[in-house]
Amino acid sequence: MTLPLFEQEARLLVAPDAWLLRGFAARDAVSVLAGLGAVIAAAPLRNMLTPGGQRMAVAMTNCGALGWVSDRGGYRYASHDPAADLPWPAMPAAMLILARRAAHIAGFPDFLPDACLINRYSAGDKLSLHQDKDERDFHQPIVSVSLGIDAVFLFGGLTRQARPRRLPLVHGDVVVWGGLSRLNYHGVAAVAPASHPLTGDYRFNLTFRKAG
Ligand code: MD6
Ligand code: FE
Repeated sequence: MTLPLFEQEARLLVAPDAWLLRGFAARDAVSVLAGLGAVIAAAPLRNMLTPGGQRMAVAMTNCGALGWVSDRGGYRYASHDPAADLPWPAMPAAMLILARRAAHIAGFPDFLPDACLINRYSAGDKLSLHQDKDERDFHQPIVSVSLGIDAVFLFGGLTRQARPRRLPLVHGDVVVWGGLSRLNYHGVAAVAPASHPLTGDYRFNLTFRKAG
């Protein structure tokens, strides 16, 4: 039997132990976005300050036992939302299951994320090249889910000098990186103005991690 096109999924090896799972989250997008709406209602998106005191363009919040925060004190994971002094909302089941399935397909069957950072990009927003190194165990991968309008993910190497690959990401794409690529530099190019039926003028990125 030939599968309909929308059931064929592409897995692209981007770098050692780094995979782009094309459209992997597309079928679950409505339930994931419903969970996301509940999280944002309890822990509103906000523009955090960089350690240098600059307001970040990308609006962020978190769910799960730990949340990634940035302020004048630096970057870290925290169990409480500093804006409300409340624990971060629990990670919705649809999000947790999606992240675990994606990690499994990419070769990380034991991934159990305790943190999900939610990023909301408007047109023009970008994220500079950086490494994710605030987590305790670099044997655990990162799972990054893209929803809404398109973006170009920049996936570099282990040094800032390595020229990054430019990976166009559309609604439903998932990138998983771990193992030999866990500390690779990555970022997001300036997002072009667009609109998506499920998210309006925004791109949402969900980044799942085992932080603690
Ligand atoms: C993205 N975000 O939004 C990728 N990393 O597509 C990140 O890589 C990221 O937003 C560390 C801390 C915050 C982030
Ligand atoms: Fe990152």
